[in-house]
Amino acid sequence: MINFSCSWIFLSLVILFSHGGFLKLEASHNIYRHLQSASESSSVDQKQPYRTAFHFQPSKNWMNDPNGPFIYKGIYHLFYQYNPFGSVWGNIVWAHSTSTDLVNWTPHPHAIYPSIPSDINGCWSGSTTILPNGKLVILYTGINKENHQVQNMAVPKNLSDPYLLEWVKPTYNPLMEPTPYNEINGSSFRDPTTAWMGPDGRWRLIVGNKKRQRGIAILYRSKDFVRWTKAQHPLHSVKDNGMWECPDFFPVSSEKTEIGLDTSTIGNGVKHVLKVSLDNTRYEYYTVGTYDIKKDKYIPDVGSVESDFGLRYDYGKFYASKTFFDSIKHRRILWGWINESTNATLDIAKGWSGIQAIPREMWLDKLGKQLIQWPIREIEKLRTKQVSIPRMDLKGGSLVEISGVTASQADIEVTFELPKLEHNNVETIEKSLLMNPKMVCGQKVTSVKGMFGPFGLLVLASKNLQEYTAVFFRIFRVDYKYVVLMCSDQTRSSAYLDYDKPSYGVFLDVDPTKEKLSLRSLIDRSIVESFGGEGKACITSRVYPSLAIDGGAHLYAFNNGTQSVIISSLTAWSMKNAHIN
Ligand code: DQQ
Repeated sequence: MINFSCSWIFLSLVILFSHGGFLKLEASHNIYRHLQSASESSSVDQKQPYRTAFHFQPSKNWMNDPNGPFIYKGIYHLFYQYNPFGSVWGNIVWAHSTSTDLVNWTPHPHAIYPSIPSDINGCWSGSTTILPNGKLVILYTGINKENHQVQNMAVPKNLSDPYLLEWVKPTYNPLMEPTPYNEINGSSFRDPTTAWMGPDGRWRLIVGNKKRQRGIAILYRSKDFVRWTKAQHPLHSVKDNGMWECPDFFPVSSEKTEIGLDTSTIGNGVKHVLKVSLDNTRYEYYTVGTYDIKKDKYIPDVGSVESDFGLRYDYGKFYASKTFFDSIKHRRILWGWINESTNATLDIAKGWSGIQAIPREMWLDKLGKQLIQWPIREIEKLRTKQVSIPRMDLKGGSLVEISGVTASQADIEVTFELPKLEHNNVETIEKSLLMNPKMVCGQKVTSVKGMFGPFGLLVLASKNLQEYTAVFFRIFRVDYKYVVLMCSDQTRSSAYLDYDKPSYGVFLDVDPTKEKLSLRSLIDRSIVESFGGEGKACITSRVYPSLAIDGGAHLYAFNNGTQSVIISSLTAWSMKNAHIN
């Protein structure tokens, strides 16, 4: 294992000159067969600069999708796709950790691992359902002897153990499988959702699928949770989406904000959300709509964009996400996987790969058109050492260091006010570009001067700005309307390492003539997770600074526009380490 504190140059050379041993892209993950069981590290130095301090990760090896989260007897459970033998994808089991606060985590033995003919080649993603009698059921995708995807069940061996350490697989597995009669393709049939119960007392769930390039949510129904029948029609499908991985379908309240609903809730004052993860692009999108229980179909609201040009939970690195209902705190919580941006060579060198985003509470916005997300409140208990700066004018071209906090591990909340916008002091933008914010952020990176903007934060920045990740706003005028672009620009995030360094972006649904612009960023050594417009849009960046690590990291507020903006409030906190596995 590499000693990270003194091997930057070596590591950069490894990255630059290797091709990562990449073989081919199969289904949804890069497959490096020769490395799947050969790259296990004996142990990983937990002080490596890219290990996170408060984002969930196992102590070593590969992790991908969050699986089957739930709360039981006051304990939060998180399972995740894990390779016990290496830092690339393969040998997949369900690893298991628990927590009482969603912040500090204890690892447990693997909960589900290949052991029966219907999962002998892998235990892939799935979900948990809590039945009305308090019993729990996990449904997951098994890869069977023929390498087909089938749906299996696992149940706790001992319900009086709050940690639910042992899971057993009933003999009647698999519950759902491709047959010559149901026309399901055995290589595109995976990731069952949490089940919900309809007014007729029957359970329902969906499984991700595709037929040619149509993304499909296959609907199954059951009276007893054991015998499942495929419905004649899917819950929903969209042409040209490709494979729908990790679908999620759940109700949200259209009457009360900031609360979550149990997955079986239907009726007045309830809308539904369907999220899918697109295997073709590795982005997710969601729509808000109506669940027509009579027809057993989901109908997205008029105007919904059903592709990854539509609404996303996150406009950066975030995939295979899953929500669950926290019945104690009456909230819906979202987990999502943050993949690495490097190739497998660095993953093997550092001995691990994959992080989970900070769990987020989510609810429907007051106008009912999109979701709002906010980091779980519990994360705030890691806040320590606080600095605030008084209201100030941030003149065009200025850079203000926020010192006094640990810039490599911090939580920052900042609010900007704009003076009166005039037609001639705001940059214009072509209407057609509103569909492609990532492209606009890629063209107008931090160093490209504008009028109102770019202004925001430079995080994980080195002292002389050879390295930084910039999270900022930029105001444009489209005809007679003003729009706000939010970018997370990682093009300068590392001076020495070469990896995928896009500038991510989204147009924020705020009116800059009426509302202040708020930004919150959680910085955790190699992760920058940002929430714009009080949670209307999120962007997660995965970065690998070479200089801006530990004490070499700095934090700045900046304005690279010609016009002044006002910082009406800015508070930053150092973040303590959580206890993670
Ligand atoms: N990852 C799992 C699949 C899922 C994919 C395999 C999404 O079940 O479709 O590890 O990342």
